[in-house]
Amino acid sequence: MQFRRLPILIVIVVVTGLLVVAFVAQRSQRRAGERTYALSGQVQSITPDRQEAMVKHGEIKGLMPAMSMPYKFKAKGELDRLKPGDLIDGTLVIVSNDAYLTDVKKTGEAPIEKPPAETLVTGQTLDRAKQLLQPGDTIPDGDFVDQNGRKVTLSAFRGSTVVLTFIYTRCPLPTFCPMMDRNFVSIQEHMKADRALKGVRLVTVSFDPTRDTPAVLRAHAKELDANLSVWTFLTGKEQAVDAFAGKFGVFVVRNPNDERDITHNLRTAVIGPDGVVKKIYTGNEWTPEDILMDLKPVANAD
Ligand SMILES: [Cu+2]
Repeated sequence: MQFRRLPILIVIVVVTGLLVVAFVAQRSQRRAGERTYALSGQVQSITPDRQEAMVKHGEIKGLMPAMSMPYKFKAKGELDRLKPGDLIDGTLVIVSNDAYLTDVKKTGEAPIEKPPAETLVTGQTLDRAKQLLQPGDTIPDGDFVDQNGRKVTLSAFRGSTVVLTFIYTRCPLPTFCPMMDRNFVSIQEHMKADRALKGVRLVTVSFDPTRDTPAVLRAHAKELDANLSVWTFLTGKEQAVDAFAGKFGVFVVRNPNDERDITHNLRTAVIGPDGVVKKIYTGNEWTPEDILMDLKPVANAD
């Protein structure tokens, strides 16, 4: 009896083992090039129409320090169940050009400590809002150095239509600063092919001047295959950069205890050859095609 049961037991153990191996392999395979990270945090605010929540989270080992960022949810149902203040556990998935939260579960609730950066922008006082540039306003000159360490002000671009955006080169999320870079690469491609866009200039301003030195920006430009005769990268003194970026509605919150920790939003502006704001885009919803549409009439007018 004992000896007859043994083979059956071995078969059960082997089959169970194989099933576990197959399950683990399937779980970790997902899509090629996909990286997953465990994320624990607190929901600060929710933007249902973009299927996004601002989440204040702890350090994500190997990816980014503690910060507040808007995250897309893969499943609408998971987001619909949440409200500001909820504590959550979930998985952050990063694919080459995308990032989203999945397997999100509520673990508790807590009072929200301080409003995140994006709320400071939308919920700002009227005084602050009045200082923001609007279409029709002339942009300030600013005080910058370019990727070659040369002093530059924005008046150097008078006579050219300018597309201006703000980034920092170490931004960990593909849907944030790297998306601005990708969109500019795409606009640069169109500029090569379309003579009507000959007079257009691209300007990328870094709001992380401590790390984004001219040399770092030069390397970044090379990585993007940026043509420096049409695309300029700017950095400068932190105060000067913040004052300039703030006029466009860019708010940057730097953690004094960890210089890698930068909470920020995004703004991209189209500026006429006279230095007057034509349009300011919020966040990462705009496409290169949107900007190309803006550029056509402007470029044709001169
Ligand atoms: Cu970023």
